Amino acid sequence: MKKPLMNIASSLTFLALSLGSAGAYAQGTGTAAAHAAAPELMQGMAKPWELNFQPPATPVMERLEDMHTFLLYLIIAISLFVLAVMVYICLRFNRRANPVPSKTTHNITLEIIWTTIPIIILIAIAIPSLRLHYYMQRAVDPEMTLKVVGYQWYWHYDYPDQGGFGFDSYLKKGNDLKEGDIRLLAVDNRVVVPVDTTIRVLVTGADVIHSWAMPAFGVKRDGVPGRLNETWFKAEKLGTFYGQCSELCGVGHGFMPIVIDVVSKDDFQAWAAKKRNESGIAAPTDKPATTTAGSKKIAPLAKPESAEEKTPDADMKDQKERSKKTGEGKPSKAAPGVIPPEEGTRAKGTKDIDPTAKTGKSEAKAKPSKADEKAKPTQGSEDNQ
Ligand SMILES: [Cu+2]
Repeated sequence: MKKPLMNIASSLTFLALSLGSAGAYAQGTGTAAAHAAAPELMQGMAKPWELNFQPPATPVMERLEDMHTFLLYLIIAISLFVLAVMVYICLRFNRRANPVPSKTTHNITLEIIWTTIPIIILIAIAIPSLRLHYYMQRAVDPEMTLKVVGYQWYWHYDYPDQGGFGFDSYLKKGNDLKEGDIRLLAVDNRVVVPVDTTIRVLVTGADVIHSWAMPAFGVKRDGVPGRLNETWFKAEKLGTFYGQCSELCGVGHGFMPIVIDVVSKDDFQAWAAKKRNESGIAAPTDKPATTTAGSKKIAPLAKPESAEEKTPDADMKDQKERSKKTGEGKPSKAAPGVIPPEEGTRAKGTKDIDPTAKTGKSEAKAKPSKADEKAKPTQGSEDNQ
């Protein structure tokens, strides 16, 4: 009995350790100094003596935090169980309490249990984990695109959907710092994005590998030279959020922070207009044609679709009306494909009506199936006659 219990204990300890490492994710950054901001606005950054993650500002980060909490409780439960088993073994099976040990070597039931339970646990982790992974992977209907390029050692941002202006974002150094700026986290040009907007982020690197990471958004994507990586976020809280490059990229790696201002949609439009003026770009109307492959293209498409839906309905009505008018001339509808052979036998008024049915068919795409359906029974009835 001693050996099996030791085995189950060690295997569970290993499981607990591996789960512990799986739970680690983009932790907040350490350099935190004075932080004075407007009271309502969220200040997305690490704070002194803070435990756990920064408060989430996007649905992705909320889910990441939930996943983390789930794993944490699981790990605690497993660790406590293993601890209890080990304490029990130490007390119950030590030399004094158990002078004559059992010679048991195998216990099939126990072996099945300690194999299947970890499998069940791992599956219980894998399912929500993979689900979240795919959720994070790609934006479903991005409303705008933000392009991020990592340089040694600063970031460059482009707004292709707002006219295509772009700017560099450098760390603010010593003398440039103003009151309220956070040392080593403040930048000269902040990224500005609208709140409650799904934003696709395209990340690449111009020289070496960088990583664009924003802890409160649950975003961390490598910028690899010659490669375009994609991620997304939808900020649901107004405020200023701080992140840093998270891939060792050289001597200035620690000095290329990321600052995002999440503002209202109106403020964002005003800011974008201002940026366009500064860069001499006047192209708000060019938007859909150039780079927007997202929802803005989908919106205009929706109308023609609905219009198309109306026309078949209208055609159907026309068809019904026609059939009412023709009334007795049911067989006529069956005609198009079938008539020629019958022409010889029956030359009613069918021939006159057929052409109209044909043209109607060619006009309305939705028709043919119905016409064919009707064709069969009528044909059958004719045959019966
Ligand atoms: Cu870096």
